Amino acid sequence: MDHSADAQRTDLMTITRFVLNEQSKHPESRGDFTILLSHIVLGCKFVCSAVNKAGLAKLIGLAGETNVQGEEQKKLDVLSNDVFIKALVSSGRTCILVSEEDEEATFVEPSKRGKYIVVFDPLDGSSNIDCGVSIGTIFGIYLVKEDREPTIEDVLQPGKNMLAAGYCMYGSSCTLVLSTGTGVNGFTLDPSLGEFILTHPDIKVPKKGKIYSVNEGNAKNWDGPTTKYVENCKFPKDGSSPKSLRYVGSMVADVHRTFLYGGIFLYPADKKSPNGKLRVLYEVFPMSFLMEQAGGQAFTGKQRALDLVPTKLHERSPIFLGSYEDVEEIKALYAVDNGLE
Ligand code: AFP
Repeated sequence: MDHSADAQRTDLMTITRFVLNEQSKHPESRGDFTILLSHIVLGCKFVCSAVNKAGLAKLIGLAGETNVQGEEQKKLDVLSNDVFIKALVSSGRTCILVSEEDEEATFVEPSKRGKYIVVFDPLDGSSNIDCGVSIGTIFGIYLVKEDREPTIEDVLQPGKNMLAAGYCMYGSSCTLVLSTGTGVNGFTLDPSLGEFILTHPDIKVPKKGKIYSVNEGNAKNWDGPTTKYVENCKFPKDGSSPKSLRYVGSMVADVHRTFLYGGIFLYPADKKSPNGKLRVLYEVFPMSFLMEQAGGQAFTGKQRALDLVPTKLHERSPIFLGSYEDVEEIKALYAVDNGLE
């Protein structure tokens, strides 16, 4: 009998146990972060269950404008947003919430206020919902600077000030990837237990990859360095094999694959969108934070992504992130273009 394999199967490292272990390394900690995280996890479980039922609900006629009770049906992204806002406010640990779904930030009322700021996209990749392709939730967490009335300035901080970041991917399995600033760990939801179990400890992105991931439909509007980089991926001049192209169109899915297989994810600026498409606070920053923690890099075309200082809530930025050496190559092309070399 293989006792060690058995011990592994029976000694389950849930995400709560994992974060409590981390917490015990900081004797001054009062468990606020653990409580906040358990509310985020609850939101992810809810969205996972709603996403799984989305196809079924459509099939049996629950979706659409009204449900069987004649009530208006909420779209999945609006529903997910409501669930996350309520879970985060009720945690009693947050003071400001910034969601992709809401124009303005939510300031939590003083009686329910805590010290954390959460920036999030409750359901990213929503154009993929109706065809059942992987989508996800992305989140980043800041600590409010001082014990005073929080203001919008507290949110407009560079990504390097984030305390933690993560995403949950609703795919063939439900996977939550988290970093609290000491590496990256992945947890998979065991539906029979209703618990996220550590399945991908200490994720490290390969130093160099064989995949590039970009919406090539925008190629006619790209700038010189992006065009040259993608050309090199397809027709390498150093005798190496061409890279494969993979593009889901859900950032969570494309970046998750990049973590596990290596390579590069690009959403560059183009003539039509000079700042790219992706949002700084709740797409670019959390993914860049995770990528650096996994040993990769994240670059905007001008600077390290995490050094960027946003000036408004829904600001956008071009982004190139992934394996260390692959991002080095695009950085070199931009350095030449910017006259730095
Ligand atoms: P949607 O939520 O509108 O589907 O956008 C998803 C997203 O923000 C991000 O998850 C993708 O990486 C990116 O946009 C895809 O954009 P394109 O459709 O322009 O390639």
